[in-house]
Amino acid sequence: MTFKTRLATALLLAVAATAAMAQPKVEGAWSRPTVQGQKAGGGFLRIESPTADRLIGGSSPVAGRVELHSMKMEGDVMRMREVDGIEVPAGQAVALQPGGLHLMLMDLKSPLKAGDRFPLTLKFEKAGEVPVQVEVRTAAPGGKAEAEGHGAHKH
Ligand SMILES: [Cu+2]
Repeated sequence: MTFKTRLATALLLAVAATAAMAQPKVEGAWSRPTVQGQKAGGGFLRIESPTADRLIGGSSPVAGRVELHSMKMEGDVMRMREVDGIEVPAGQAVALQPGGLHLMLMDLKSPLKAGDRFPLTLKFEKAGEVPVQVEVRTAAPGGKAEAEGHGAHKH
């Protein structure tokens, strides 16, 4: 190995290490069970990234496509709207949860059953693709009943 290639390798490793450190952390991904014939389901999770990034999409083998949605009260009506990105500020957790920002799994290939797990790939503007496992459950993980035994903490 010449000095030049060694230097190039060292630089590549440094870049790779930086990229790995900037990887967003995704936790508590869950989705609600769906009934036969239901074509879409919400996906919820928590994202925290050491550097500012933007969630721009996702994909999953269980769905034809994955959309990003916002939810807002307009008068007395709760409306969902597709958004083209969700900002993830540096070091600040972003929660995708029922009633707010969420993922929408469209064209579900089969019903989601409680207890099932399925893979989902999130796509970030800077970090690229981040794979996560989604758990199908009737309530958010870390809910009250669950938190009691686990030394729950609030942010
Ligand atoms: Cu939605």
